[in-house]
Amino acid sequence: MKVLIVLAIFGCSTLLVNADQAKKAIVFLQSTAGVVGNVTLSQPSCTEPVFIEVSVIGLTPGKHGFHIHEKGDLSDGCASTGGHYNPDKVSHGAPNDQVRHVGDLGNILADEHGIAKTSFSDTVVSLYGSRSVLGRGIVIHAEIDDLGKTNHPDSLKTGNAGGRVACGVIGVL
Ligand SMILES: [Cu+2]
Ligand SMILES: [Zn+2]
Repeated sequence: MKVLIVLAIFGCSTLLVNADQAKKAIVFLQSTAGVVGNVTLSQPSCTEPVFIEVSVIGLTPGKHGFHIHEKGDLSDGCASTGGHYNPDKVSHGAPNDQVRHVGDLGNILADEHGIAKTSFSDTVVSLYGSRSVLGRGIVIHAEIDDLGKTNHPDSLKTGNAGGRVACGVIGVL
């Protein structure tokens, strides 16, 4: 219900957008840590979930925090993408939590060869309206995102996911 209200307020209306026009985006990842890959986002209309596909190689095996950050600014590498995209100014959380940053997409899992290939849907991230993530950044972290569930002082801010090993800008496809 909360999501529906938010969508109504922030522009998911046939008065404001063409609900039949699917939007697609691509992220070409850049890295100084040998990570190579891309992420695509697609959303058939503003009332439907966004579908996210991740294809990455060169990671260390295990889970890596995976977020949409506020800025699509790579002028200082991944460091200049700002914090997690968080227009509601709430605490960090898991993708399925009621309270989470819009950008909180949890973790991606790299296999023993450092390959992460996955896809999932998200109902909070949108490619439409004033809360669109188009032009913002995607960041893959060195460590696991604790999803706001530990006692670490950064848990409810960043998930304590460590350094930034790859990033890119969410561009119109
Ligand atoms: Cu992040
Ligand atoms: Zn977050």
